[in-house]
Formats: sequence, structure tokens, C-alpha cells
Amino acid sequence: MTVSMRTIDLRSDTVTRPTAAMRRAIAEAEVGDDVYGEDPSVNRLQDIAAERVGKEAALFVPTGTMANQIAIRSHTRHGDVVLATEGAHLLRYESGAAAALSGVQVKTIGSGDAPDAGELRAAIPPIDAHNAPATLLALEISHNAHGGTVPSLEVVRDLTSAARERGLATHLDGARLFNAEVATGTSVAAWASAFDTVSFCLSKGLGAPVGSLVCGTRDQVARIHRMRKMFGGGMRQAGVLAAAGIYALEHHVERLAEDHENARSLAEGLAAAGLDVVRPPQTNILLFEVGDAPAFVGAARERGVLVNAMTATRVRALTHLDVDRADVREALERLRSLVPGPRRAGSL
Ligand code: TLP
Repeated sequence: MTVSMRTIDLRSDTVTRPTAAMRRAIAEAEVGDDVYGEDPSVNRLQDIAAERVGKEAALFVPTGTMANQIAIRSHTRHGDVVLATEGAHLLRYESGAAAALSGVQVKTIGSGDAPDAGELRAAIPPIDAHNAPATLLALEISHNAHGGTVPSLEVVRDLTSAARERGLATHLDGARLFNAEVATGTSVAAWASAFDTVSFCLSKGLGAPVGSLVCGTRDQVARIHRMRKMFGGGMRQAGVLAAAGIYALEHHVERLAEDHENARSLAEGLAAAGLDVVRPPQTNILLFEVGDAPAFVGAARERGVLVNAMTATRVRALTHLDVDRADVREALERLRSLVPGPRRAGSL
């Protein structure tokens, strides 16, 4: 890699840096002490979020992880079972928090981004002295580990109705829910209407430096607010962060379509070069199979392209605000040089 080669970072959509206009919004933010509920920018962001998601209330929290975990804590009691999808972020990438902080057991259902209602019903244990009660169903849209996939609204509604019939609460990890809105034309409020609580992140495709929101009824958000305090997430003059979030919601939603287009074009280019693309991306996440993922990631880094290994053989690349079409073309050129012709066993 030559010193002057620009690094193209496709590891995640979390790597974006605030734009100049977003930095101005941060600098000019009105602030107060949000632990007293007195930060006008935080209050405004929470109002905007609740309205966009179609819920009574919303709470600003530092991370998507905290959003999921305080939602879990608010819906469950120690010993309960949480039903989630295979590869769910709240199980796989949150450092064991559900077990450690809420004392729940997370059980995965099905092998895709959403089970069907029959699989869900079969996974709910009978209520008796031998079984831990299942009290929460958690879905993830778009589904990170499955490659940014978005199940149909019909499947999602069937699932959450089946859960509700059996007395389970429902939570949506909507870290990338705005990507789902832009990709499908189904509004975030329509997705959210199927769930009791919904979280979404400002610091993924929306390009803000920090922050997520958890939305639900006023009562539920009041319980979640207490959990935020308990988990150490009460922030003081957080309006500087909320201002970035407001800016992101106002300026960075429609443009997600460009990220989706870029992901599709990267996928097509890599597939044409002989890489085994898992599926055409629906949103901004691309997964592909290689013989040796860590070796591929290392060789890509040598060529100034950063991607992540998901498993021993699977690589993940994301498009975002800080990569444009020219960067995608350049990344493709550099990655193509790692795949001389159709992939053979033993190649990277
Ligand atoms: N995902 C990160 C990594 O942790 C894997 C990424 O680079 O994609 N829900 C979903 C679906 C997520 O993808 C993430 C972050 C979170 C929750 C947690 O958000 P943060 O990082 O703000 O705690």
C-alpha cells in the first residue's frame, strides 16, 4: 500500500465522521441538564423521534446496545426467556448483557432474519413449574448478521400478533430501521406499529457521532428511563449530541438510497469478479464468502480497503455517508485484484 493511498473504510456504517454542517449544528446547540429533563435539544430530538416512529414517547440513550438492553430489562424479570432471531445483535454482539444485566436467557428461533409464526408458537414453552416463561420477542430490522435484510411487514405483523396472543411483549432492534424505510417505502411508523418498543440508532447510516432512541408508550418509556439511570446512561448537556441527531433525521434519511445503490453496485462488481456474494443487498450491508476471511481482510487492508470478517469464511462490507460512488469503484478495483478469476477452493 502506498502512503498516499486513500483508505476506504467499509467495516461499518458506524465509522462516519460528522459533516461540516452537522458540526455547526453541534456547536450551536442549546443545552441544559438532561438528568433534570432540561436540555431543550434532547427534548426536541425525543419529540421528533416519537413522532417519526408513531409512539407516545422516546428516550435518548448513548448506544444501540444500551437501547436494547434497557428495553429488555424493562420488559422482563430475571429467569425469563427472550426469543430472538439467529445472529441477533442483542445476543451475539452485546457482551452477554442480557444474561448479565437482566438475568434472562435468550433463545434463538429459526435460521433466518425472521421465523414464521408457527416456528414462534412452537418455541414458546408451556407455562408450568418446569419452564422459564418466555416474556419477550425481539426482532431486528434491518438484520445485521443476515446482511441488512428486511423481512416483509406481513411476516413481522403475524409474528408480533402471535407473540401478543401468548402474552409476550415485543421489541424491535431497529438500529437501521430508516434503511428499511428507504429500501421498502414502508414507513418507520408502520414497522414500529407492530411492536411495543422500538429502538433506532443515529450513529449508523444516519451519520451522527453518538446516540440511539428507544420509543414506546409513555409508561413504558418511563420504566425504560429508570433503567437508563440504573445502567449509567443519564447524560447531562447531551444537547450537543442530540443536535447532531436532529440534523441527521432532517438531512440524512433520503440519502440512504445512495448507500443501498452503492452496496448493490459493489455486490455486482464483486460477483462479476468471481466472489461468492451471499445475496444481493437489500440495504447497505453486503456479505460474501471467501476461502479464508481473516486472510482476505488482511490482504484488503494492505490495499487500503477495510472490511470485517464475520466468520472464518464470511466477510462483511457496508456502504455509508463517507463513501461515494467513486470510492466504491476504487474499492472494487482494489478488491478485484485479490480474486484472480472465478474463486477456487484455497483462494482468498
Ligand atoms: N452494530 C455494529 C457492531 O456492533 C457489530 C456494526 O458495526 O454493525 N443493533 C444492531 C442491529 C447493530 O448493528 C448494532 C451495532 C447495535 C444494535 C448496537 O449499537 P451500538 O454500537 O451503538 O451499541
